[in-house]
Amino acid sequence: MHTRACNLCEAICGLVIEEENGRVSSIRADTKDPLSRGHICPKAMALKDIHEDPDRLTRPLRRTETGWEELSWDDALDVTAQKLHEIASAHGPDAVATYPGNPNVHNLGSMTHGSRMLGPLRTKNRFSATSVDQLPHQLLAYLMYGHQLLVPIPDVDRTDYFLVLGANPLASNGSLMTVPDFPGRMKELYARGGKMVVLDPRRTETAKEATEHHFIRPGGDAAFLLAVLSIIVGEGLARPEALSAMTTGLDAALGEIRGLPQTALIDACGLERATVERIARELASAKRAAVYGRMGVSVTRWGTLSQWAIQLLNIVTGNLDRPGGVLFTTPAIDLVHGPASRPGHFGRWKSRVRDLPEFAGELPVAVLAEEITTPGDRQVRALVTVAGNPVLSTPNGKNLSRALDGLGFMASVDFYLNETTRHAHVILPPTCTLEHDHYDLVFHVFAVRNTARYSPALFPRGEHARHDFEIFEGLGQRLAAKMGKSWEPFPDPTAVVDLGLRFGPYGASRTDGATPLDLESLAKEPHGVDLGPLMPGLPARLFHADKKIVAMPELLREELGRFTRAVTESAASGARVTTHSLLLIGRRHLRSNNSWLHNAQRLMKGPTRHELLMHPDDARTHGLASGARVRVRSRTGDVTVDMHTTDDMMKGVVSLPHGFGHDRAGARLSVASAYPGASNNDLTDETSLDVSGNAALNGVPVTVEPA
Ligand SMILES: Nc1nc2c(c(=O)[nH]1)N[C@H]1C(S)=C(S)[C@@H](COP(=O)(O)OP(=O)(O)OC[C@H]3O[C@@H](n4cnc5c(=O)[nH]c(N)nc54)[C@H](O)[C@@H]3O)O[C@H]1N2
Ligand SMILES: Nc1nc2c(c(=O)[nH]1)N[C@H]1C(S)=C(S)[C@@H](COP(=O)(O)OP(=O)(O)OC[C@H]3O[C@@H](n4cnc5c(=O)[nH]c(N)nc54)[C@H](O)[C@@H]3O)O[C@H]1N2
Ligand code: SF4
Ligand SMILES: [Mo]
Repeated sequence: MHTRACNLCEAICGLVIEEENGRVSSIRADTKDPLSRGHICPKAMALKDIHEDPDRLTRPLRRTETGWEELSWDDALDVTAQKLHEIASAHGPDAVATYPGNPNVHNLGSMTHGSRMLGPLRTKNRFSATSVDQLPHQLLAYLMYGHQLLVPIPDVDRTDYFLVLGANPLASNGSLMTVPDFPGRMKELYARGGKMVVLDPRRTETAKEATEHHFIRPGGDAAFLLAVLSIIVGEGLARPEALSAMTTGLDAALGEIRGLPQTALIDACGLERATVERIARELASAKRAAVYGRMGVSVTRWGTLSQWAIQLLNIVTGNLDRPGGVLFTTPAIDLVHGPASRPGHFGRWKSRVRDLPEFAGELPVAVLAEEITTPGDRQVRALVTVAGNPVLSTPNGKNLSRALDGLGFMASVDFYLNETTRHAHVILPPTCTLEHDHYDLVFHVFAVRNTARYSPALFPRGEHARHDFEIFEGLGQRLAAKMGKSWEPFPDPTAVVDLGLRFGPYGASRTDGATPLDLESLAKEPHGVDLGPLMPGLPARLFHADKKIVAMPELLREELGRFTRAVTESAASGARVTTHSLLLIGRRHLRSNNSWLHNAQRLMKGPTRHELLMHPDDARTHGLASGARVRVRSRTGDVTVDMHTTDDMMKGVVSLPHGFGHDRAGARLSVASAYPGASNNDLTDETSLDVSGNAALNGVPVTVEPA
């Protein structure tokens, strides 16, 4: 029997895996895991499917005139380093770009060693999935609390009132809120008399289980949240209590809130005034409440402003840093106060073509294609992707796909030949999860309870296999040698975990009498260890030198001004979406994970899950019947998909999941290509961004017509 934490999504569920002769015979829930408490989802079995997938690459590949050709690791790394070095020498280091995707943050070695791969190059053209995801959260955490990872987490296990906007934890299992067993935790919330209120343009799985659900117009969250703030402040219900003393700029923020055009805000969000008022009053009077918003809030034009309003709501209701409210975690490996701390920075440099600011060393991925195609100094001519599929994941993916064909060189560290990696000249396939050790460096930082768990590898790696971190080391070391730079050795990932645990809050300095955590003591706990509920930690946990929260960052004051003007202007002009223009939003399903679990037959079978959802009334006005094949068109392009009607959709809104579009020539995905679907990101717009640089992937204006 082998136990480990699942690393496929943010929920990090404990698993019990049985193995026979090098093959997985069963995967079930670990009932003794203190965080997941016996929760598991259908995706866990995909760990077996990936491991045994005949399409999974195990040897490096090079693209030739006649097709893909295997080559040795030494040759593959030599060729890659040589090409990158040539391009960087001829055109400067910024000619080499990099895009690490989402699975990097779920992979121990990628977290410890990822930055070493292109370290010697020091390119400023670094991109990642952050800017199609959680950038607003990180930017605000940096501006308000002083560190990009100081994100307050809803204390769902103790709250009485949980207000959820644009998140579907029953399908996603939580995000920036690692919350395995969300169904069980909701039952407990209701059993203690609590409420969950969900705002979403689709009546989602979560909405159906909520105490109440309200449709909200896509992009309407900023208006709703600011209206709620305005009511709470206007009616004298604000009670920030102890937080006032550790906050700067709160009076300025409240002053701005008092000046907001409340009626125009309520009109803009599409909810009834009475409902908004009731929610405001219930939230303000709840003993313990938490406001939380995720993809449907963050990944919109006003994502950062909306997330700021959420922070402010939690502050003015006195729920920040309070049990049952939202709190900072105290993980066993402390990425905030530990030696590897990277608080962040904003706007130190700008993208070359569109002049957009970096955050924490990364530029918005929405500018990647134009940086490749626009000639000039610092033009991107080479790209290295690592565990990413930006052709399906980033706005105007088709445009990016064309741009990739113009690169002088591209390498991908990935074990699938997919929509993105098919453009590479060299593919460097790493081992998969069951072949390497795991400790979740990232998601314990966002978990609703403090726990720690170490998982050793289940299977020895294949004879020719290399771990991600070894590929990074191999490339980095070769680049350093070519550039005449020194190369400092670095401890391997598991040794980094040991150091992190020893120097962490439950390590050698632990004073509660329990066994200090290090790799050896944690490895003896096959189900992980419980470190208790979230604990208040202000002001000590703040990273700003004066130990104060910045309630009204300048960037947000300006953004609030822009938003208020936009709302007032559209109220004055009576502007509304016309009946035939629809807004497109995304969707996630329990049996799918972004773009890359679609090669597991076990997850794909059954009814398709990639159709366009539309309200029956909208279908009628468009002359369409459920099941029709439709063409969806936006500014950037069009896709053809099947449409299903459902009154779970808000009128005027259509929903299509991202991560599909597996019909591209040259990919090697035998199961996925049988369920191609269409890519949502062939419709999203690379020019539509939030102030942080995050792409606005939700709320895209589209038209729908019979195909
Ligand atoms: N099964 C599964 N689990 C996953 C993933 C997966 O692909 N599949 N992906 C993982 C990743 S990388 C992430 S980041 C998380 C995301 O986790 P979540 O954010 O919980 O997941 P989504 O399903 O994207 O939820 C976004 C919700 O916002 C709604 N929405 C869209 N536009 C708006 C709007 O303007 N306002 C409001 N209020 N709502 C809106 C959508 O209808 C949707 O229900 O999930 C993680 N977990
Ligand atoms: N329209 C729209 N677009 C979205 C979203 C949305 O809600 N709507 N969600 C966005 C979000 S939240 C995210 S996180 C992004 C995800 O965007 P990406 O990170 O770009 O894409 P993934 O689908 O996660 O692709 C993961 C890739 O990593 C590979 N891989 C998996 N595990 C490993 C590993 O251990 N090592 C290596 N080297 N490779 C591995 C897979 O084969 C696959 O090629 O998509 C974003 N795009
Ligand atoms: S919810 Fe996420 S972590 Fe848990 S079993 Fe499913 S994929 Fe794995
Ligand atoms: Mo994500």
